[in-house]
Amino acid sequence: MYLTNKNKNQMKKISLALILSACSLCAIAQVNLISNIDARTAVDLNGKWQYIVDPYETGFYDYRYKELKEDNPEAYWNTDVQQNRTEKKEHGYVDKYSINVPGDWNHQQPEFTFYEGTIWYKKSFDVVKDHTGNKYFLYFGAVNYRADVYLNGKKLGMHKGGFTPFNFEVPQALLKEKDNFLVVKVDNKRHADEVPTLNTDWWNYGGITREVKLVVVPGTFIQDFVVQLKKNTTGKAPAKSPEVQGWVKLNQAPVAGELITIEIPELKYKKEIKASGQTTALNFVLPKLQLWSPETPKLYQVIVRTQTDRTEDKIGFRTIEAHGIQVLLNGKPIFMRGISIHGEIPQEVRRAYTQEDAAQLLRQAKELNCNMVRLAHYPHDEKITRLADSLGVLVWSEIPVYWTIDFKSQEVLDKAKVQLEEMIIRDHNRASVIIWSVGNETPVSPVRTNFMHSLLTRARELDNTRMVSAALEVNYSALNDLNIVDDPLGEFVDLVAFNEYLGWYGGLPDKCRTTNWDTPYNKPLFISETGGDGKGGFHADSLTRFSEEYQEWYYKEQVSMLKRMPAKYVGISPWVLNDFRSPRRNNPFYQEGWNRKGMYDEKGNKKKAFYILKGYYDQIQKEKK
Ligand code: GCB
Repeated sequence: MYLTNKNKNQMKKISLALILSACSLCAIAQVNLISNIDARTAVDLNGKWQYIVDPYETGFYDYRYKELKEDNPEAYWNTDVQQNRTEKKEHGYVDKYSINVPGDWNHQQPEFTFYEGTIWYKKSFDVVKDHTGNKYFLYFGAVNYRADVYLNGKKLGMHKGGFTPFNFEVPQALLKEKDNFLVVKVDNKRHADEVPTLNTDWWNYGGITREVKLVVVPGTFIQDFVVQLKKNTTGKAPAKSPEVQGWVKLNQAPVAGELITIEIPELKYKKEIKASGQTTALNFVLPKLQLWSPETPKLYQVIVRTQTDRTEDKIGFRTIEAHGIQVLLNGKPIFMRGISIHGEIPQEVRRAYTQEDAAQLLRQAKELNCNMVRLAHYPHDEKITRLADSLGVLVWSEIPVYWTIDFKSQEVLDKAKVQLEEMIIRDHNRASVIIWSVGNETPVSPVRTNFMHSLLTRARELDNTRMVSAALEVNYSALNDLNIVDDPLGEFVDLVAFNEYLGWYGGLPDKCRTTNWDTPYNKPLFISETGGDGKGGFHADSLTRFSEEYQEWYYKEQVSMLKRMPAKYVGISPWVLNDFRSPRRNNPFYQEGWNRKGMYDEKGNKKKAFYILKGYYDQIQKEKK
């Protein structure tokens, strides 16, 4: 989260004080994000918003390209403009120009399909203000990429990062009972020093892509909490009465004698703990319970209370660890029958954001007989990780450190860390999430390895109960009969994961017959991607690239190769569930803007390769039983 200039000096002093008082609980987030947001009382700000398309950012810069100041009537956030008290008449918000929130702008108007730039969003809303000392926060599920937020002519803050939530406090005095004038400048331009950077293999959907709400909380409230089973390192199943380790973080220091209560009604469990500061560590033993697993995705209602606040969540309890060359879930080895997924609904050429969208994507994965999904290449909507919890689907969650990020820049590292933190805070109570990934196919160099190592360290500081990983790259020009995944980053991950496209980007699929894989690291080995293109409905012989038959052959050869994988092979998440939009895929016959590596085509039809992968998964499931 980034702050306005005004707040910066003030914050510098505060953060210095915070650093000096270096807290013992390193799991405490630095980002003031409120977690478990659905449990909060809120004014729903979704629906129609008025907009102004502003490719030259005229509402942000004056004609000398200087940033407009807060009292400038030309700025698009200024209510004066709306009321026509300015002499300039070139702009204004009207119903005729309205757009849906949440939702990317690209799919909502044909002229926005390729738009990358600024659009101003405006919403008026009323609120019944109480006078009890409650606090108000504007909460955004995600805005791609940069959001500048203004309420009633005042800037609340700015946020960068297109796939993670953020919130800004709204001072009581600024909030009106009627006609609040909320403006968000959304800018999805790509930049070399952002995360992701200029180059990606997915569509840069812009807009307010996830939900917006005005959240009301008590003056002192539960900002975030973790109630998870303690990290297991024994290689054994957790004890019958397992140990919980976590913490409860308030927004500010509690009053003297504040009590925190944790209650799990179904287990008839209640624990009162004296608050020990803004963050209170939790450590207690639960009664016998049913562990969460893909077969039994049991969730318990967990209530967290203070004297002034109450929140509740549904939480599954399980342990996950990389132990030797295995991945153990509740102490038992698991094999991940995965699939990589983009957060996109191809049938409607748009970002996924509804409950039905999440249900579609996980239903498709389940039809393939998956027990795991890799949510690539950025944090997906919270609805999908929550649904994965209730359906028993394991999740790999990732930040968009993709390809050629500016690894030498400390600023870029800080931006990546903010996104990592926001991803982890949002989902650290999700049983389904077992892997935090810090990036994808980053080219090996000492500076990149330091960058990625620093992210892995940060992920572990924020959450030591899950595995950390990154999708590594293999060098195709150097492919041999035995390929060793020896990226130096392998030393720092729990799960060595790599992408391989043998038979698509390197040779023909029959190259798989003589190729084997291994890693020098004594760790579990996972294939985070493999795949080839096949255009749905395009049939030819298996040597014809882009035909369903070629893709089918590719998967047949891959599956035979996978049967020769070493014992440390613990799973795979092929690329990819659905065909997806990409500006890099412009073959006028086969691609037309689509990456065609989906198991399903863009209309939702299963391709021939689907059945090969499903057959492999069915067989593995039978063998592992
Ligand atoms: C990869 C990338 C993925 C691409 C895919 C492809 O290695 O990780 O984002 O879409 O290959 O289709 O080339």
